[in-house]
Amino acid sequence: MYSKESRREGRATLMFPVVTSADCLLHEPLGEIWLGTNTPGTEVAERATVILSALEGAGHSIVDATPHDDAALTAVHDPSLVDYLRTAWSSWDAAGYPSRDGANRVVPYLFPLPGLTEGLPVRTPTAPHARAGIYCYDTMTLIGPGTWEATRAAVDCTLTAVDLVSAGAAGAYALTRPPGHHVTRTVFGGSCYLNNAAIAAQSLRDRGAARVAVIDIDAHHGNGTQSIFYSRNDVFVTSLHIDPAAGWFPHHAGFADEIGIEEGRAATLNIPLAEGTGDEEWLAALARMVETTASFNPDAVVVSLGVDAAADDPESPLRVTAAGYRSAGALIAALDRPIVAVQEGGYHLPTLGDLVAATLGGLAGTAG
Ligand code: SP5
Ligand code: ZN
Repeated sequence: MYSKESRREGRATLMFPVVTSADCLLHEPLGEIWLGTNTPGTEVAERATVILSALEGAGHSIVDATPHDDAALTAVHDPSLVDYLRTAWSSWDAAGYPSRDGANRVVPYLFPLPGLTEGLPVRTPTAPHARAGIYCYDTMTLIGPGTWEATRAAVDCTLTAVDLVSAGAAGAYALTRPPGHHVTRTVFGGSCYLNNAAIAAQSLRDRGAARVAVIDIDAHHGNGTQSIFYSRNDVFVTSLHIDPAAGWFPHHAGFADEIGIEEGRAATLNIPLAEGTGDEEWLAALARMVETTASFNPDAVVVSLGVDAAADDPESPLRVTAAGYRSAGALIAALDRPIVAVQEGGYHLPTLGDLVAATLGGLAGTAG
């Protein structure tokens, strides 16, 4: 499974296979509630379409996701989060919010923060509209009729990529949509519903990798992935991202002093970056992350591959170029470990496909 020879040969001769599912297009959030107003969201189905067409054009082989059961979901997520997501739309629809109130997406309105419920017994609210705030921590991550199907399909893409790597591929890429790295064990948000990267890391562990590293290059801190593994020393989590202290999502996490707790102490590494950071500093930060990852000596690497740090991206003020992404891929490839890459953010439709293709080209050590 982890033979060096097969990895080298694979990397020299093959591009990463791309695992997709048409069901990933079924999630249509329609918008985000931002500052109390309904705005057009940027996490749209066309993202997956443009990425796929760029990767087909670059000559990647395209593999259909195969179904996997729920065990891998509940290995990192609370079963009640999974149950909620599976039934949220049907309960909302059955309660009449779309037909009676014109509320065509599930939106939370009441958040039972610790200060509200402290000391009280835990109850499940009777009203479906009061349930959403238990599981969703923001107003931007809406649920519609195809959200669960797409979310579940993204997990199948992820686990199929893990299958390929476990069978000896040097690397595989899962075209996951919706993305996942903002989801903790119990709550979701940030345009994410289930944490594909965490599911991949845990699945690699369960298939025999003693140590797994997650390298998160999305423009935003991977707070969900960090949180899931924060007290563990078998999964190293490292992220470079726009500094939350500069006013950016996820605001509450991603600071440099977050290094893990208990057994997981020193198994988390965050590098927050200033607005306007470009290739040189971004790659220097990534080189530091890769160096620390190497000293962790992982048996496999998961890449949270967001390309929203690109200069043109509407969701972050970082200024990374396609050449920067290619170099990032090459830096990570130099670890010479099996790689499962999952798609996270990246929202500038005209350049999105090329940015992902460049990163995968770097990861596979090819020109593509
Ligand atoms: C996976 C990922 O990249 N999630 C990033 C979510 C960050 N969203 C923060 C949104 C802040 C508001 N953006 C302006 C919305 C106007 N429609
Ligand atoms: Zn992002």
